[in-house]
Amino acid sequence: IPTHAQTYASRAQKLKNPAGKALLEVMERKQSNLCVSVDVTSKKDLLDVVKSVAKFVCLVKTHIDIVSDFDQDLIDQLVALSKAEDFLIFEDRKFADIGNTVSLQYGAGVHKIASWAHITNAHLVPGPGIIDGLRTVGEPLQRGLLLLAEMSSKGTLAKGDYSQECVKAARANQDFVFGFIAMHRVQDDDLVDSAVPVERDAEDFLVLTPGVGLDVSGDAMGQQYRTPQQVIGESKCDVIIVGRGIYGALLKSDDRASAIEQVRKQGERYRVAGWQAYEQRLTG
Ligand code: S5P
Repeated sequence: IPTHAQTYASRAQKLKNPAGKALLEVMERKQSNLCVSVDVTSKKDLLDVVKSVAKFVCLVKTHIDIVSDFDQDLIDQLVALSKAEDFLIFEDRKFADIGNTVSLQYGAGVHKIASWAHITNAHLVPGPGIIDGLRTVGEPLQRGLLLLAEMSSKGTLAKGDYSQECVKAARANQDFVFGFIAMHRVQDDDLVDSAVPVERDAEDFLVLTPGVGLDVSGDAMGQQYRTPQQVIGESKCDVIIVGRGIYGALLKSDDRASAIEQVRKQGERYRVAGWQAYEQRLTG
């Protein structure tokens, strides 16, 4: 059976990274392949959005450096919610420096990302040393890394050979790298070439995909949206990442209570859409 037709639960056994395994297990438990991207700039908004969609998501993605009133209490509350509501935390830091520098950015500073984020991500632009640097901090804490093999934005340079270099680097670091940010199953691209190595059966990587929206096709700054069906069904990705499609009402409305209710409803809507696309994919 091709990997994309296997259940999330069965795939958990093949992943070598503990955070990746844990993510698949949550997905199965909560019947959710939805990651909410909470790109809001206040602590209150961030926690309110997380609370309202918590039961629908497997993963909460943060850009912690955009929170103007960041403090350790925000992290304490977020971590408590992740335990109580059963989701993992993904800090979308997009590391992009030499190994030594990223190890400091990951472990230290104001945010101490590695101490609370189960998952983070990196560009491979600096070369594989970036993985080594992040691993020194993340592996003892059982963290997991995603490589940005592709991006959702117009004109992205992350494509073709660059994406395949990300796949190679992931294969060489399966203990720590458990998947990709990508728009399709980049790890299958070389399957069209004749000789498929036997070890392929023993590996698995998750594809987490942003640029997902049911109501609009893009924004004014190059973002491009596809539907959960296109992403999970046609492109065989594993997790949909949804930001403004879920929390958007909070930015528009003066009526806080009704905005929060809108956010909850959108969370539910995207969970159902993502899960239905997955179930259809399993049955072919
Ligand atoms: O290629 C990418 C990679 C990422 S991680 N395109 C993206 O949009 N993202 C992130 O996903 C982006 O930083 C933002 O946090 C989220 C998309 O947000 P939305 O509001 O457009 O759904």
